[in-house]
Amino acid sequence: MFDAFTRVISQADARGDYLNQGQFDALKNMVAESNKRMDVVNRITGNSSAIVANAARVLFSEQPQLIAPGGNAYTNRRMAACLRDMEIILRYVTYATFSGDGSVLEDRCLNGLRETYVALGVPGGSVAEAVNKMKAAAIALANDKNGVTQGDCSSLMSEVSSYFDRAAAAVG
Ligand code: PEB
Repeated sequence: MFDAFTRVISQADARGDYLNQGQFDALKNMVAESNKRMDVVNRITGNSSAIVANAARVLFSEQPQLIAPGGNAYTNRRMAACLRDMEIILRYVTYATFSGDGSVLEDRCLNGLRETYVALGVPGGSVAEAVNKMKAAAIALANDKNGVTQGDCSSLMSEVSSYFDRAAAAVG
């Protein structure tokens, strides 16, 4: 598991060399912009229940077969497992965002997830759709310019989007 710093150090160490200027500048920029990152993590974390519940509600209204008898989210036990899975994925997206590196998400959440879903009969495409809905809500929230210092958040938003995209691609 890497963060943006340990990843660069591991790359430099593999070359047996000091950090190069490009690596140094990238990390320096990340530190300078870190308030944006913290704000985004705080906003997503603080609204995680609503992000999950709203995404699930829309998913089940679009794909009602999931909650009909025989559906994979039918019965409260499976519904609870489904909401929990969404919460887990969102939580790992916040970890990746905080650390500026997707490896925690890949190693601890997505690795083997597709195989688990295949084995359980959980429809991966539907999970991917749930992830996409969480992404839309999280980005809208994270990119809301109300009440914060104005600035360019485009690269951070595309980074956060990419973590959701990796999660959706891993199961879809
Ligand atoms: C992954 N999900 C489920 C299980 C596991 C995971 C390991 C089996 C064990 C259990 O039921 O608890 N666990 C989860 C995860 C990590 C982890 C992401 C990462 C660290 O440790 N069903 C649907 C929806 C979807 C869904 C499309 C969006 O119809 C999810 C939610 N996951 C779902 C369901 C089950 C499940 C288990 C319904 C229960 C399946 C079953 O028992 O039949």
